[in-house]
Amino acid sequence: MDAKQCAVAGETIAAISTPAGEGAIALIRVSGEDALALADRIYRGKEKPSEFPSHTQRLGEIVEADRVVDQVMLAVHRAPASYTGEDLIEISCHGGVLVAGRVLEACLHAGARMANPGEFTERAFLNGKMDMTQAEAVMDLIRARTDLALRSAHEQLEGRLGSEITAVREKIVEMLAHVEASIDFPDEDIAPDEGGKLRARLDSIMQRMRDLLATAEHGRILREGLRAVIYGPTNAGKSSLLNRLLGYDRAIVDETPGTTRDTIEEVINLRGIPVRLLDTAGLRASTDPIEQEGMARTERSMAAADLLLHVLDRNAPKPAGFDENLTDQTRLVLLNKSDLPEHPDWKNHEALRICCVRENGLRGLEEAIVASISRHHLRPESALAINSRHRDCLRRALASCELAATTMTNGLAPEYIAVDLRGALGALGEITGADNVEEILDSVFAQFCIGK
Ligand SMILES: Nc1nc2c(ncn2[C@@H]2O[C@H](COP(=O)(O)OP(=O)(O)O)[C@@H](O)[C@H]2O)c(=O)[nH]1
Ligand SMILES: [Mg+2]
Repeated sequence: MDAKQCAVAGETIAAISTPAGEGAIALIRVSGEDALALADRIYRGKEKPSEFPSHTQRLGEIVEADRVVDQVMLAVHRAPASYTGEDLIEISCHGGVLVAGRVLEACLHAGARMANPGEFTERAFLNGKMDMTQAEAVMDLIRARTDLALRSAHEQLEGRLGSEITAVREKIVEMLAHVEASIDFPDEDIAPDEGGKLRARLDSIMQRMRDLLATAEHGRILREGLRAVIYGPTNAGKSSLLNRLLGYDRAIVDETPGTTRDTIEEVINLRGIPVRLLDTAGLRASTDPIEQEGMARTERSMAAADLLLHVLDRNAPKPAGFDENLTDQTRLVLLNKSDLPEHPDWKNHEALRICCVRENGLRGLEEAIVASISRHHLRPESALAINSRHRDCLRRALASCELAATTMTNGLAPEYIAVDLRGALGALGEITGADNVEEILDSVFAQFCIGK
């Protein structure tokens, strides 16, 4: 870690931190040892940026080759009290694509290097401003599409996951200290009479890991959305349902059966939960190869679904092969077209009646979807959620602890227990970035956007 820290500290990086395109303002960030000197070279105003007090901003001009590039606000954040922990300059210029590009160019000509994706946050991590889970939370914050996802990212940014992991690590370190003491001082007879207690401590550690692992599903849904697949016979109103839930006409709706041939995917925000809705080609016997491919896609989507929305036309007879007794918990049967008379086949049939052509025709459906989601996938009251990288590390840590537990049960030498506990510590350390920094850095920060 020290080597890396020195390597990055030498270079001053720059990037446009606001999204590409036109806006009222654009923000260019410059971070590194040379940031203040660089700002002095390109900024013209009453004072030099190197003379600004920290955390202040001034109006001035960015100048290159004696030509004014733009009028800007330039802010100075001195190390270590900045986002990156280094000297950090933020230049707010006018938000045109060309203007922001010219300001960035001026910074590059003055000696900065173009930042890699996530490099500002990477430096924040390397300079001890945040742990790895917090750095990852920055990305989740940027990508969050709903309030609940945002809250989860905020909690992670505040370090809740990191401190949870650190607490588990500390417990393992305590155990390891105990086990190693029994190795070093075999005559003290530490291991035997403490054996039962040690095992109980290990069990409680493993339980905490399992609890954290259980939040992985929650995390996946918050980040990627719950996959809800709308399926059913042709003309039942599947595309109409998608459009109604979205609030605009995304899919073509027509009385011609077989209108939807490809799967159509859109994300909606259902009371804070991102739901990825998939409208599919209707299921029916067809000889049309395109429609058949559409149905094959429907089946693949259904296999990967978290929730199935089975749409049926209540004005039409019950389709042959309709499985009444399908007790699959994650399927909601929806009888559509409740504005039309009900076909006798559906008499006394327990299903949610919906209508896609009437205002308020979906009242009750959102409720039912949210209820089903919270029953099977999410506990919206808990915002703590791990991502797939954390899950992989936790699984390995848990596997090492399980080995240690077996070793204890079999009464093997404490050296073996120590090896497994060290393995668990290593895997947990990867989550917060306490160990093996180099290996995990690249994969995590490569997913960031440039300028963050
Ligand atoms: N009366 C009535 N017609 C509907 C309702 N929902 C959809 N439709 C009509 O049913 C036909 C098929 O709808 P569509 O959404 O394309 O069905 P899909 O094939 O299942 O996607 C269209 O003519 C829609 O206007 C409804 O709630 N009531
Ligand atoms: Mg359709």
